[in-house]
Amino acid sequence: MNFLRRFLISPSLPPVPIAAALFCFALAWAGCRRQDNTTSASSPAEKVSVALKEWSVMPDRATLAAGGRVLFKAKNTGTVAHELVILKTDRPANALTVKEGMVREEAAGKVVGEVEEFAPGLEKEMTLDLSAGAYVLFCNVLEGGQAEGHYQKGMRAAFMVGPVSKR
Ligand SMILES: [Cu+2]
Repeated sequence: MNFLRRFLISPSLPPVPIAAALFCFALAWAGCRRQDNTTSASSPAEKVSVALKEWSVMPDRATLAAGGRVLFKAKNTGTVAHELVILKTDRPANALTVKEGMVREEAAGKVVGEVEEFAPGLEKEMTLDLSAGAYVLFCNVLEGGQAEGHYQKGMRAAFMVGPVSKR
């Protein structure tokens, strides 16, 4: 709103049309806000906490009733760095394409969100707009010198988002 305030106090601009325009703008803005509040379109409707450790990915819920904005809270409860990749795919969680210890993300489905590798004890948040469908949550970290990555060791979980309610 800073730019509005600058307009209001600017002496070089004709005050009446500006004020009228601002009034209209304010009305429209208030209208939008009210709409948002009733439909909850602008804030995450759902929260999903995901615990990451050796060797599991454990969301506190495996399904959502409908698509929409979802707040993911990823917590590293393990002892090494992990990440959280959210992949939209129809494949089972344990059947993603793997090459040289890592999931080939682009071959396995569509990545819709990712919390990059983070340290044990930390918690990271990410808000996504999820459409209905099947997802796999996994960790795609491959530690140096290892033949198998965290995904292959078990860091994966299926996640399902139900049909979007009719509009
Ligand atoms: Cu991991």
